[in-house]
Amino acid sequence: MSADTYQPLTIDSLPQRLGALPVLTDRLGDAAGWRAREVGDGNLNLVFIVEGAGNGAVVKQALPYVRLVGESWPLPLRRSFFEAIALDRQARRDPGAVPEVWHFDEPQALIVMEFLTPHIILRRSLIDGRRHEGVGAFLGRFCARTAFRGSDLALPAADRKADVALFAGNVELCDITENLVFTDPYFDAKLNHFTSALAPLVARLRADGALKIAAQELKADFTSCAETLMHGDLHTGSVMVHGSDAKVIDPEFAAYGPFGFDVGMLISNFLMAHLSQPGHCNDADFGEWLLDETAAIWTAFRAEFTRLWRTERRGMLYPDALFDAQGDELAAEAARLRLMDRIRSQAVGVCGVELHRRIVGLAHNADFETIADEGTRAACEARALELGRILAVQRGHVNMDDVIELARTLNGRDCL
Ligand code: SR1
Ligand code: MG
Repeated sequence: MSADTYQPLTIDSLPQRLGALPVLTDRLGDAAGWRAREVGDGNLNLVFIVEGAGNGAVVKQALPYVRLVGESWPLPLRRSFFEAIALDRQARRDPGAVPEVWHFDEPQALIVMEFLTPHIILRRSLIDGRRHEGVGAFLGRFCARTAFRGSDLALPAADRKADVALFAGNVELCDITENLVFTDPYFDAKLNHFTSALAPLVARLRADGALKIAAQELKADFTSCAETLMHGDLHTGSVMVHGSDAKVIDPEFAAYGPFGFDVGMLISNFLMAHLSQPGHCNDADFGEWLLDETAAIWTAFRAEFTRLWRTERRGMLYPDALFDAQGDELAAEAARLRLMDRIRSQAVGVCGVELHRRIVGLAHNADFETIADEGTRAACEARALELGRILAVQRGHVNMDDVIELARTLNGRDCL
């Protein structure tokens, strides 16, 4: 496909428009034998699965607007460029953790990539009560490797500065996060919606000065603390799983931001899986398994970040010359512990506001949305709102064991 004028694909036009791409014909055979279906269920893009000759590929194409809302909310196609570049960075920083990209067409805003099959979206699988052993540790390592290896702890300063400048162009996607995650839940924003029984709790959130300050402090970190290349939207809908195999997808929100953002958002979404359990299979053992995996995210993150700190710290931050080379290993350890504390505090705070925005903001999570009984849904969501408030406001004083214990305790409580 060489046309420079953007046009969205359809299942009928796809074989003809992509049928000359060797990356596809080599794998799927002649386009005449392809079958295409559109499977996009996210908030933004078209996603096609194309199959032929026993093989498949995924074709993801950006739409020039927010699919969830419609054409009234335009969104630049160049997010597809940032996604393709981020996938490349992530593949180098954590090999095997993301799908292989086979082709990127910038004018058409489309990425052709590996078809993960029979993988499904992790969120869907957790709602159905399936266990994926080791998924928490895998994701914790992914967050640590991408965070560490994308930062001044590891990269040559000039490379990182060039990358910061490049990703600074992902303005509109950052704007979505700045509004939807850190701001809109705390006032009567136009597109907010929530289960009606939550109205008194929502009023309380909006009147909570300490919470609003916390959310804005976290937002300031998000916008101004360009520590590493974040995935930017790492929730359980951005992970595909089959058994114990997992891959991270969809980094179109990639931007430079704080070390703790991805890991905090991820932990939040695992906690939502746990807190929505009473509306699904409601199996206490499965609920505990979810908490174990949540804890494993942080344990693996901390262990892997520590390993990289000790073995790959070749960037301009905390240089060896100041510490180990002078025999001052103790100071290096102290520095690492202080940094881990700061990352933990960021992550706990992001976890808190993410809990809120998925319940009272625009973009809700299927974990709660698929609970048909409104009373049960409201009871689950109320617990998540309460947890979110504690985490955001007290983020500096809460460790990850506390987070898990708070979630477990709240899950048996009436917060409505
Ligand atoms: C308008 S986009 C809404 C949400 O969908 C994406 O997955 C991000 O989470 C974003 O905040
Ligand atoms: Mg997405």
